[in-house]
Amino acid sequence: MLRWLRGFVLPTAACQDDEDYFNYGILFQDLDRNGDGVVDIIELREGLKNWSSTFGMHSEKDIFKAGDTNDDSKLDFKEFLQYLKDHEKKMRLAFNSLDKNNDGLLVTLLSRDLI
Ligand SMILES: [Ca+2]
Ligand SMILES: [Ca+2]
Repeated sequence: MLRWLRGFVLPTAACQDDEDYFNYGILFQDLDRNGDGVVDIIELREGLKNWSSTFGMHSEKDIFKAGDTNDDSKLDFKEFLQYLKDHEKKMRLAFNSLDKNNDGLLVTLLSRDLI
């Protein structure tokens, strides 16, 4: 559970695309519980229990409606990435509100919540 938390670092303003991509990859892998390379609505609903703040409290249906551009009821990584890019500003705000000490890490806060 804490594996991806440790790796989840808030991208900085001057950030490198590679790092963003890496972090989104970690998030996607966490959502994709059965590892089939796509996130279905059940996995997304489960994931949102952990990530609802990150996604700005959007419901899984809203995210699917916005993110599932080819309407196959699955989010592949490309669609997921596009959704995150489109909502990046809002997500950064969510991160910032979670990241109380502004060190760019959510680990401390999330770890505390999990204990
Ligand atoms: Ca899956
Ligand atoms: Ca799709």
